Amino acid sequence: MLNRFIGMPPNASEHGYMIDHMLEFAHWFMLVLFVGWSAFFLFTIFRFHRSRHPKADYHGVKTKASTHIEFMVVLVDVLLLLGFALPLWGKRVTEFPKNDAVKIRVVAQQFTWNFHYPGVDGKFGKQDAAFVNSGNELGLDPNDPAGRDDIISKNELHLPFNRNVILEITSKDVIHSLSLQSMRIGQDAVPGTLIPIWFKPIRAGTYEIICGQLCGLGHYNMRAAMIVESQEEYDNFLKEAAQLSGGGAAPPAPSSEGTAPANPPPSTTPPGQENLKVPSVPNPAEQPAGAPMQANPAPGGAPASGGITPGPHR
Ligand SMILES: [Cu+2]
Repeated sequence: MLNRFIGMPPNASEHGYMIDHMLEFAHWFMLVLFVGWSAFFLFTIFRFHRSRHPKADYHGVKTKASTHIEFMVVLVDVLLLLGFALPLWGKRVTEFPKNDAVKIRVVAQQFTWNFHYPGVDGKFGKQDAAFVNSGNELGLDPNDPAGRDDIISKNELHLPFNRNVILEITSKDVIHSLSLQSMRIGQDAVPGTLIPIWFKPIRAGTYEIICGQLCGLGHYNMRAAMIVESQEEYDNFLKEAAQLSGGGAAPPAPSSEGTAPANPPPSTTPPGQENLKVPSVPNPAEQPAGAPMQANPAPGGAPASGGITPGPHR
């Protein structure tokens, strides 16, 4: 109730309700403390006014009441930290889903979010800073077959609901922060590292992705849309994106995603596809109008030379 009052967006992830419980409790606790200490403050102003208390008392309070109250407050704080916050955090960082998860890389840059899907082969192509150019912003190695079916989507993250999702987060320039409030999770994007987070979206819809770290002049505009949809819609999105990127041969939906039903032929507009055309927060500084998808690099492009590869892949 308090959470809604202070304007928190509704939760859309499996673990989020536990975080909401903790926040709700913490806020009620803070409210009680605020009311209690405010009342005490007003009481002292009244009780120890100069007219009622002309002479200073150099011994002060004799009772132990305030000590006990302080101790109780510390106790509740410790309970919140050790009983709720630490176990919740522990589950996020140690209990990663093993093999059924959807894996997507998130590459932040001033002031855009790039979402890198591994494509039908489920493998991310090799990347190298030496390959980075205006047509290949993530530096995919054109000679690596694993990268040919990769899909890069700008400012629009598609996820299937009721499946575990692992996002591997990094940055091309400065520190950004992927902030997914409706999923109750966030993670800094640090250049040179690839930091994974995981969650399970449980409600379809369009949610806001924002950058949670002041990262430069365009920070305010570093927003993206997260579209949580059914497996079928998600597969259609991947298929369409693969065709848009000129990959051509887009085989049927990946077999690893066994639950997916057969996709309709690519020439027709599948039902529900209209929903995908959600305004994806255009970024005038970075994004060419009407081109959310980026073509993969053509094979046999720039020569390979030494450069910095993305950080270790956990
Ligand atoms: Cu940013």
